Amino acid sequence: MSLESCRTVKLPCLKDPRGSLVFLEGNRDIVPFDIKRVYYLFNVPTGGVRGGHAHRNLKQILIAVSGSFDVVLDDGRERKSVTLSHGTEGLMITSMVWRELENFSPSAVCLVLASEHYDEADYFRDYREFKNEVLRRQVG
Ligand code: T46
Repeated sequence: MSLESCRTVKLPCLKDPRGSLVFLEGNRDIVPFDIKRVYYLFNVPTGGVRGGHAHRNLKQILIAVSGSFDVVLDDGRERKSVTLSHGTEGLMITSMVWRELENFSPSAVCLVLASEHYDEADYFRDYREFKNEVLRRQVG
């Protein structure tokens, strides 16, 4: 997958005098997969980094439901950095994209909607191994 398929999407948000409500449903326009897992990252210490891996099949949507953080994306050819800082914005990360999450603000909470159950075999945790697989898929 290329970085073009990793993009931010505006999330539907209902605002009224009581506050705001964002809603997401699996297999609809915003989330183009069944949501099989939800997890969130928080209490990341100052200077802390999460991620540092890619997935063979997993697709995910990341949302900064509180605070902010940067997501560095790398498809083995190019890199780009995306800042998430609004609960009304989601970042789609497709398969075969290396990600690193950094610059977490003290109150940051990263909510993740995932297309698959947790499976350690789906991870590339070694960048060289990931890069070799990108090259192998290019040739094959
Ligand atoms: C990603 C970023 C944004 C589980 O048992 N179940 C789970 O669903 C997850 C996500 C993790 N784990 C275990 C595996 C490790 O022993 O929790 C431990 C920490 O996981 P990891 O080092 O992969 O956490 P992050 O924050 O570096 O990465 C996670 C996701 O793994 C990854 O897919 O994109 O959040």
